Amino acid sequence: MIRIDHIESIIIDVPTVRGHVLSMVTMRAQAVVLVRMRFSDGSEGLGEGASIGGLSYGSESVESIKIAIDAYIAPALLGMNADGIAAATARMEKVVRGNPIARAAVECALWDGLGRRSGLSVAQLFGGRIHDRLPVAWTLASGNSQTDIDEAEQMLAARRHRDFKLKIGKRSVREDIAHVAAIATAVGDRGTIRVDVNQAWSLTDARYGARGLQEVGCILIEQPVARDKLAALKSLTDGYEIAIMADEALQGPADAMRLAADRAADVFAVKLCQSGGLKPAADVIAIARAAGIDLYGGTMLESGLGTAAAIQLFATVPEWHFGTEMFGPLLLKEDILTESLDYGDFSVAVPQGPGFGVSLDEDKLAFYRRDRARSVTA
Ligand code: MUC
Ligand code: MG
Repeated sequence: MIRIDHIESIIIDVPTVRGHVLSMVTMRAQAVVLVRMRFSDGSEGLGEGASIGGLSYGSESVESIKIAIDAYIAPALLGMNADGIAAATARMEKVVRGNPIARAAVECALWDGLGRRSGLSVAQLFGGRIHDRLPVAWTLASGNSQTDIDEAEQMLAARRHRDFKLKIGKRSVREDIAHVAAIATAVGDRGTIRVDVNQAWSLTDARYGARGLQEVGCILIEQPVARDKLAALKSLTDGYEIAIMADEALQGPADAMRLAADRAADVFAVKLCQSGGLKPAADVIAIARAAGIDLYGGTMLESGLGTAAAIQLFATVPEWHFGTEMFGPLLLKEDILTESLDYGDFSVAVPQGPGFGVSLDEDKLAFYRRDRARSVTA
């Protein structure tokens, strides 16, 4: 039996290419937790957990993810069978309630390890890839309409992105509709426009917003209301033609089941981190497909590693009705992979090779790790 010998969690902080203005926070850097797992045969597996804006997006931060892994998950898993992912996951679920991002980071490292040892990609472990490339949206969130229009023009000219997600919810609904209208007019039929409100609206705001946004040609509203306001989400889904997507409301298969049973959303934003890992994300996808809910491949703005993990799973799914937003590494000033993901032609290639098909650049990891300052000054 190959044992889990060592689990290390590392926080890294990487500056973003520009300020990323969300309804609840403006990001200037992204922090993620990398997990490196070592196995008794000398093999290794890598995973990643990410959240956004400290604790302003959700109930886990990189600091809480690290503590959950170091203090609770690692001691419970050390010595277990490295190939027994179902058993390790069950143990993890027993010792740690909630904390899906911490569990996801560790579960992903187990799959990457299994893939590397068996010489199979994680897509193969999940049934095999259907797609060689996936479409990739870009988020326009500079905080300024003209800057966003200029950025959209650059992305279209470079054939990097043609689907644009606009972050709104910080200004008044009326101002946001004008902002979206200006960008939708500039982009025209060269691309699509969607918005993410990140829970900022009341139901009355959202009704006004849904009407206005669908009139200006926006095709989708992501998480308009607070994550626990499922009746409000459902009334928007029922009341307007524009597609309503659940993001923060969707924290794994049990939420997927509740949302599907009520048909409270038209679309699910599937995120590995929020789901608790690859397998629970696959379960969320299965529930959506069985319920006739459309799919969107979501991100927690992971680095290239976590993005590659999601791409491996998403490549096995027949249809992503609203595409994906696997652009995390492009928002970072520098990625931490030895070989960057292949973006182009409005899409990203599914990495080839065992596991997630990517490897970490150890120099970059050493440079961006948060404890570097401490170890240098110690
Ligand atoms: C979110 O709420 O979806 C994903 C893309 C982006 O720009 O922000 C994230 C978080
Ligand atoms: Mg979102």
